[in-house]
Amino acid sequence: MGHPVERESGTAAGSELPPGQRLQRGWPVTHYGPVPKFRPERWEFRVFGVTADGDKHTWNHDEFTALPYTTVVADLHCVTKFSMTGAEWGGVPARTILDLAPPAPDVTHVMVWAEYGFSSNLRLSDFASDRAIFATHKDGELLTAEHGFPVRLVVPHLYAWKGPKWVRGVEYMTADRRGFWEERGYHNIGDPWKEQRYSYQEGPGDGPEL
Ligand SMILES: Nc1nc2c(c(=O)[nH]1)N[C@H]1C(S)=C(S)[C@@H](COP(=O)(O)O)O[C@H]1N2
Ligand SMILES: [Mo]
Repeated sequence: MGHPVERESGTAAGSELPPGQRLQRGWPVTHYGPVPKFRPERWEFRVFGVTADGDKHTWNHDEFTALPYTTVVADLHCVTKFSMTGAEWGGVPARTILDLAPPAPDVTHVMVWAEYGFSSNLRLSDFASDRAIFATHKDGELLTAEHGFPVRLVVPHLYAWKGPKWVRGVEYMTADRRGFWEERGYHNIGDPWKEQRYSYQEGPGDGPEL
C-alpha cells in the first residue's frame, strides 16, 4: 500500500533528534501502572466537556475503527531521553474527531483520558495539529497491548507522555488543567525541541499554577 516507509535512515523530522535525546534500537515499553485488558463490548471512545452542541459524543469500537484512516510518519521522544524514530502511525486524525464532535468556540485546551484515569492535557492548538493521530496501527500492524491497543494518541511535536496509550476519551475545556504527569513535575507544554521536560522550567503562561 502506497510508498515504502523509510526506516533506519533518520527521523521523521529530518536527520536530527531533539536536544538531549538518543536513538533507541527497538521500541521499549514505558508507562505507569498495568496494561489494561481490552473488553470490546465495554469499550467506547467518548468526547465530552464543552462540546459545541452541549452533547457527549461516543463511538463503540466498531464505529471508531470505521472512521477515516490515515497515516503519519513520526518519531516518539520519551522525556527519559530515548527516541524511537520513523514509525508509520495509522489511525484517526485528531482533526477528524474535532470535525465530528466540534468543541464550543471558547474551548482552549483538551484533556485526553486513558484507562485507569491516566490523562494528559494539551492546548487545543497542539491537539489540532494535522499530524496528531489516534493511532490504532504502527507500520501497518495493529498496536500491541503494551503499546496502547486499541488506540493511543501520537502528537509528534510533543514529548511522548502527551500521547496517552489506551485512550478512552477527550474532554474539551475552557481553561487549562494539568494531566497525570503534568501534575507530577513534568512540563505543561512538553515541546522536545525546546527541551521542556520539567514543570520548574515553565515560564509565565506555560501552565496553571502549581
Ligand atoms: N496510558 C498511558 N499512556 C502513556 C503513558 C502512561 O504512563 N500511561 N506513558 C507515556 C510515556 S512517558 C511514553 S514515553 C510513551 C511510551 O510509549 P511506548 O510504551 O509505546 O514506547 O507512552 C506514553 N503514554
Ligand atoms: Mo516517557
